[in-house]
Amino acid sequence: MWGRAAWRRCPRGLRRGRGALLALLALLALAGLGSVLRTRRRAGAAETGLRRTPRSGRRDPVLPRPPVSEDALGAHGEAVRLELQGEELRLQEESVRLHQINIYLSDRISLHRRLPERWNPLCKEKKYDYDHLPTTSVVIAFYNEAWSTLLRTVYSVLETSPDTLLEEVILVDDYSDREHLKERLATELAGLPKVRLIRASKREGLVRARLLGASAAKGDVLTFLDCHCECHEGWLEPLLQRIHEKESAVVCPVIDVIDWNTFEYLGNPGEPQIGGFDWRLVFTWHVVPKRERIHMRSPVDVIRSPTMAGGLFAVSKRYFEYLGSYDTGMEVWGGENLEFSFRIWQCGGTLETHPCSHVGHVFPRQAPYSRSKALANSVRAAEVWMDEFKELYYHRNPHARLEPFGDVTERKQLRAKLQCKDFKWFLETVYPELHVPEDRPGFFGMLQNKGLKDYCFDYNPPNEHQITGHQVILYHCHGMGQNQFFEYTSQNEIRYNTHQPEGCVSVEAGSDVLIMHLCEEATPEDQKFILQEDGSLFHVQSKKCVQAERKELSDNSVPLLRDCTNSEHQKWFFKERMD
Ligand code: UD2
Ligand code: MN
Repeated sequence: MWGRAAWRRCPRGLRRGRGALLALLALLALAGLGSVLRTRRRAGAAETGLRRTPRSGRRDPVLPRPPVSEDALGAHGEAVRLELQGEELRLQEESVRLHQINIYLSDRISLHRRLPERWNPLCKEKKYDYDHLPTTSVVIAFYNEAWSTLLRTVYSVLETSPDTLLEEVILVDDYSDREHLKERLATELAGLPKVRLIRASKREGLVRARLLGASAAKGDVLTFLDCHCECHEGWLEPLLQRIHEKESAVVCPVIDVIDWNTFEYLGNPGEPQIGGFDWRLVFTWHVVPKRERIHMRSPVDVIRSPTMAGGLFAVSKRYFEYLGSYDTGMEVWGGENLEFSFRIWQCGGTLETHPCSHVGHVFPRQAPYSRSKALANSVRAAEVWMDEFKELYYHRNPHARLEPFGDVTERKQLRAKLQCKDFKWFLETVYPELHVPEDRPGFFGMLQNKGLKDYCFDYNPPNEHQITGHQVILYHCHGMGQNQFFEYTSQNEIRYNTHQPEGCVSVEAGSDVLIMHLCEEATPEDQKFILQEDGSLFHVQSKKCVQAERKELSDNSVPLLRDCTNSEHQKWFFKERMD
């Protein structure tokens, strides 16, 4: 593969003359020493007597999992709902308010529970090359995390990771201010093998916090986890095996949902989903496309994914450094996952999900801390990696264009140095499923009415994952993109393409209201509108025109199909932004 060869061909500073040569020799010597040390340690671990340790010994976890009584709360990942009243109920509600996770319940569930097996049965037949797999440092950054979710993460890593493969667990405290994370945490962790605690001296945000951990890591592979996870039996081997086979592969486990309120484990044995994004640069999940299924050699082969959710992945430490680790100009939360995904692909690596590696993650009810920096982070990703396609993003988030995003010169230099491919290549090769909007000048933005001044097409999807089914309304034009962003395509569709999958305005037979349906490959008649020179919007199937009408006793107005007249209420025009 191009990327692999390229990054192998030019190890750090090889062409920088004698000094570099010496440095290289020193590096090789160090690497050699590293591998000797590793072999020794492994041999040491295996020497438990005169006879060789049976192979299964290699799989022994760092810590055995203590027995959990059958009737313990949520012992097997089932949903728990406590019947509470009075003070107890108040405490539970308070914990949810504080963490956006039901920590009152989490505190009552074992830190060592056994999750149900939900992986493909074929995973059990996989053989791993225990003698040759790289070791890993698990890096977990945390900010003000609750005690039980954090500790459960740590125990689950120690109780599911083979001792021979786990170098260490590095916890990075991103300048938390909660009392339980101070002395008490340090004391608790001091009693655990292989666990190290690093504290940031100011709030760094997850990118720099993870990098603090990475720079202290001694393992061959960095495995990042969030601080509210639960690893499954056998989660680690598939990740390390894949990186052993292909060092430029960045590999994600399947992320199983743990319910924030009941702690039910909602793993799915079926085919995992892969990552994408929409043109607001919001991460999205997708079913595996047919082209990828054909590429896979079996249902338990790795699945290539255009993007990653961000929190859970393994990467060779060497390759991570070669790729430029993370963009340290990113603050707090957000955007780094897409930035890293684009970078991996464009600079010659691959991003994959391994269906046999499962890790549970508690998705909180809503964000537990401010994420206002996410926008600037996304802009940095767009500026460095998306070339002219960043305009499609700005059209849909006009305010992003105004966001101060700092200096990205170094990141652009990195891109040049690594000779990374362009975004067009990424879209065509890695993510061909994503519809690339045309955004023809004068045909995208707010769709405004002439008669009902200041009223624009507006669509509020039922939820982030399902955009179809609701009626299109008219609302005061706000110029913020998002729900008022529409694109009129050369296929005569009015596309609502801020979200994925994309919606197209349509009209059901015999009806006069405009409703959102999924767009189709070839535009069906009911989704065809002709925007004429005079501004009238003609619906081809019904032969009627779209008219703005005020709704009685409501702030809303609606677009409806009516016989065509010359009324100003039937005249429409696109506007990119407010004056
Ligand atoms: C998802 C990712 C998360 C990250 C984020 C985008 C998963 C399961 N989670 O959101 O890892 O990629 O998208 O940025 O894919 N943290 C700090 N300092 C901070 C903020 C967060 O250390 O200033 C820690 C936090 O305690 C946690 C991790 O970073 O361990 C990720 O944060 P999150 O869990 O709030 O993000 P999440 O899961 O909503
Ligand atoms: Mn998380």
